Amino acid sequence: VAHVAVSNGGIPANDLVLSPCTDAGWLLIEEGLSPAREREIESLLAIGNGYLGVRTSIGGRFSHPATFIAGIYVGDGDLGPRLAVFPQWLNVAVTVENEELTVETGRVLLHRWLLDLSKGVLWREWRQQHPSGRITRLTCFQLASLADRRLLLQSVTVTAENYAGTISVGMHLGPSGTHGNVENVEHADVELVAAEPGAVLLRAVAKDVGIAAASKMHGPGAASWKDTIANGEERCSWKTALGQTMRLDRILAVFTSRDSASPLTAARQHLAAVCARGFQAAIADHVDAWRRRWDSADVRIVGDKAAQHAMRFAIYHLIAAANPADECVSIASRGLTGEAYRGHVLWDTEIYMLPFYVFTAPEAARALLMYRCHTLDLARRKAQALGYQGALYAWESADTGDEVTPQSAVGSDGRPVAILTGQQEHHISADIAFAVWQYWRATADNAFMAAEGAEILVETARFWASRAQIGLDRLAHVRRVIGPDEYHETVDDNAYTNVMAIFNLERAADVLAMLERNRPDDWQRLSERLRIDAKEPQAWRSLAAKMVTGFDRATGLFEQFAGYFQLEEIDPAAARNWAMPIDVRLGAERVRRSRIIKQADVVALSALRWKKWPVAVHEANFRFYEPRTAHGSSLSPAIHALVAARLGDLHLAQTYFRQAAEIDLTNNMGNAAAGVHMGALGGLWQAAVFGMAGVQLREDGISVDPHLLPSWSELAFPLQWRGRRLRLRFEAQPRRIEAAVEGDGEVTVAVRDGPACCVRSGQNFALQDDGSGWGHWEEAGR
Ligand code: IFM
Repeated sequence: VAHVAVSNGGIPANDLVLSPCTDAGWLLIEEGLSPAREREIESLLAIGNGYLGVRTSIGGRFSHPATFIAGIYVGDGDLGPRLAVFPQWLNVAVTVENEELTVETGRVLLHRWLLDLSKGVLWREWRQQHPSGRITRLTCFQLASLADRRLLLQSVTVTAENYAGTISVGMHLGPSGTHGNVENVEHADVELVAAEPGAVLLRAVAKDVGIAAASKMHGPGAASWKDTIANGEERCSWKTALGQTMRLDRILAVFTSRDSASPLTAARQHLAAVCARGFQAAIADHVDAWRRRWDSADVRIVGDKAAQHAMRFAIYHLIAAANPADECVSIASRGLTGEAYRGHVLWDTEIYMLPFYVFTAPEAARALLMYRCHTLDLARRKAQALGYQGALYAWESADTGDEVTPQSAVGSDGRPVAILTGQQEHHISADIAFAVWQYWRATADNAFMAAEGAEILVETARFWASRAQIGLDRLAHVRRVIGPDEYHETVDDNAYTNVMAIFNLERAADVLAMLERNRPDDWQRLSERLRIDAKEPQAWRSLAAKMVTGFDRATGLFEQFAGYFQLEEIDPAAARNWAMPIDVRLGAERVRRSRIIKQADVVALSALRWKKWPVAVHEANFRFYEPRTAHGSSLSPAIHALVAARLGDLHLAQTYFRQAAEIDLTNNMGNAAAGVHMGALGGLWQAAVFGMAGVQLREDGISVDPHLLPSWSELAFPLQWRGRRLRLRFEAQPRRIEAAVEGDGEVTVAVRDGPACCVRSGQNFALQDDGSGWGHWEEAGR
């Protein structure tokens, strides 16, 4: 993977409890300055904790720094709301003998960004030679605390390498001044509250949400210090001796009116409490939170450094994007790392990201599903507005759950193009139902299922019941939709949509039967509240049985939608190896009339419903659709890697895994500047766990079917299953599987074409293939 150097850059040890990891596999390093890549680097190196997300920057002409708070949006025009940009705080302004230190003045002797994925800390090392010959070294870091999500910590260490003189460091918070080329767009709504001695306080408003921040800079109490606070800037100046090093630390607390009735008071009090405990303690808590989170999530890949690094990069951003404590927000398609899709939430969350949380942090998965529960009323309203019953979730949603997909965009020829996804991409309702079911099966969170989960399943099933129409052929059709392949709009009977709708209808009926049997009180409550007619579940089942899927028994193929097979066959090679998206190169109309598809559609069904059909069906569809797929969406390559691995096509699995891995790391789609692709990162995790390890849920545990990529000698990861933690390890040569369980209870681990094993807490079992097939599970040492 590009841009990865192999050392930690020699950042000097200091008296902090913090230093960057020394293992290159845990670092993302950006050497030197690359103005053309500045925005992309800001996305890749973003730090976050699910409450706050920060794109940091050197503040050059091309930079686009921003701090976002989950769930805080502004603006409502034609394009819908967008994530609000928090007032500036990142700028560290250094002057030496009254001359500003910038990369543009003098000579940059060294510049290095270093993101420590293991600790969620971004380091910057910078040596600048001033035209006067003075050399100053800066070592800075910043983090968004994972232990205390309202905290941002920043530290700057300044060394006067070859001179003595006056150095001054300022840290800014507030409306005035710009950072990079971005005027904070919410300046009008930002107010600097009279800074009280020793702290800067700020208040801002985004729509109807109040935001407050309190900041304090600390440093060693040398006599030569002078503190001033003006215009939201805390500034310290001191006389430095030759070679002397000084460190300044800053603590910033952020609250909103969603967290507290008086966010300013809360921020000020929180700041005081954290200051009293100390900067070091805040860092130690953060580092420990990351250590614990990695312990529950790390995927170890031995033999392929690039794959290992990409996987850690993916997991890093997934951890940084979620906040299990907030059930009123979800994760946008670029998380809190950029402004693509204006920070809107799409199906990327439930289908591509959620599995990672289900199996590594179920509480985060639950919080994400609760967002869909809290926005259910808006989904009901959308269904109603379109003349349907039940709940149709917004294709793009933000703070309220309202449909916020823009109605049009500017096309590549400068003319407006209608965006129909908000009106027609309905599979999202079934995707959310699918996610509810998957979460419940993996966690056995019956309380959630009995209340929120069942309500989502019922209301989405009701939507399909009113959405499908019985045709003259007496079959149920879902007409005028867009499936995952967005190159083909207003199509009938998209296979993905209809098969997912069948799943939705059947599981809604199942959950009601289950509740009636096992939790009659909950069933009664739900039935009354949702006025469930006794005949509804049976009606859903018979509708599901009548639903057209486009499946042809003779060929084993699903027709992606009615009429797809009649479309023009364009040489599939035209779909590949072009920097320009195929719909731009050939024109949207031409692509619409062709069999070229944007992204995994039927192939996504294979990934999600693997056990539903024989492997031969998956094989036939993959061989048909894969060559016709242009991968015009970042979501596509990882799902292809997953399915190719399950089919044992390791060559294609490797190709797609790499393509998915490089979406952000080499910016192979050219749009990483607007944020990392969270769905693709979640997809990468799924490719390894569900594809290469072949993990699937069973009633009593999990099954595996390992297909390690040729370069991988070992793959290992933890998984949570119904309150137990399972640790799995796969070796390639000889084929070997190890399974250990922590926590209460047991987990059955079954192997395709091999025996199953019930692993109890504290046990570690191994199974080996001696060349003639899997042998027997045996207890192994730990
Ligand atoms: O949700 C996706 C969609 O499937 C394809 N275009 C990009 C969206 C956001 O990632």
